[in-house]
Amino acid sequence: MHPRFLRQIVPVVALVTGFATSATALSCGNDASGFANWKAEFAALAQANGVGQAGLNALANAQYATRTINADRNQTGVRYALDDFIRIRLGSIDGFAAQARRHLERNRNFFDQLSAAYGVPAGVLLAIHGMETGFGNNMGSENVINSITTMAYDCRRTEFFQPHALAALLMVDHGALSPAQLGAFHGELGHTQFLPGNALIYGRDGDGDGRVDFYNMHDALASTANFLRQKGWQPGLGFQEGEPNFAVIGEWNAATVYQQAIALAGRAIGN
Ligand SMILES: [Ca+2]
Repeated sequence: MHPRFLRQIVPVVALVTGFATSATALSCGNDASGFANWKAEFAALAQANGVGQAGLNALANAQYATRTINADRNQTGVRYALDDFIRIRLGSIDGFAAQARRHLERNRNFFDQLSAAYGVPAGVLLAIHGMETGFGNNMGSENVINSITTMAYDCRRTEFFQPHALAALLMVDHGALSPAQLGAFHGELGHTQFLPGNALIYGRDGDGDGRVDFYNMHDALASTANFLRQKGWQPGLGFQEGEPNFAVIGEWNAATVYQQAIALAGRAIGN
């Protein structure tokens, strides 16, 4: 394994995973009115979990993210059949795969290195990259800190998002996330849309510049490969439905049609 892929942002896995229980005592709210009070409560908890001044400043400056809440409330929960999902998200498997192969050929050495280090085929990584952000063309336009703290404050999924908000503040502290960074509606970061808690744990420096930046394609894809490997990817084994690595795609996204589309696109893209 190439040593640069071994570097982690900061070893705070225990902090993040140990955080959830203590978070349940915090207040929550369904509109902007309680956000300032909540930020003060959350600052104390963040401090107790090792967040330093830069992260605390980012929290203090966070604004209630109305667009994020509107997007969250408007999620339809529609269940698509696989064919419809592929048509809506990818256009077609063949067209999507052809586009992905152009990215693959432009970065052949990099994908070979990732495959050697993590055992995850290029096709799977590119399928995720294309599915999540159109190969980095659409990484979102909402302030990450505003979004993730608002979701942590919002009563609907506060326990799920509070560890991610804490992780985002820790990333600010460690220079891995700018307080001004833009991302998707729920605080997802960069090329493959890592939530901050996962970014903190699975982040890797893929381009060897000494820092982990999810807005750098090499770092984001090395981190994605690392995530899949840590979740049980078995090098050299299949990833279609019924094969050993298909379940690992489910660790990335819980939706069956997503997993099926990634498997089919990954195979069509090839290595
Ligand atoms: Ca880097």
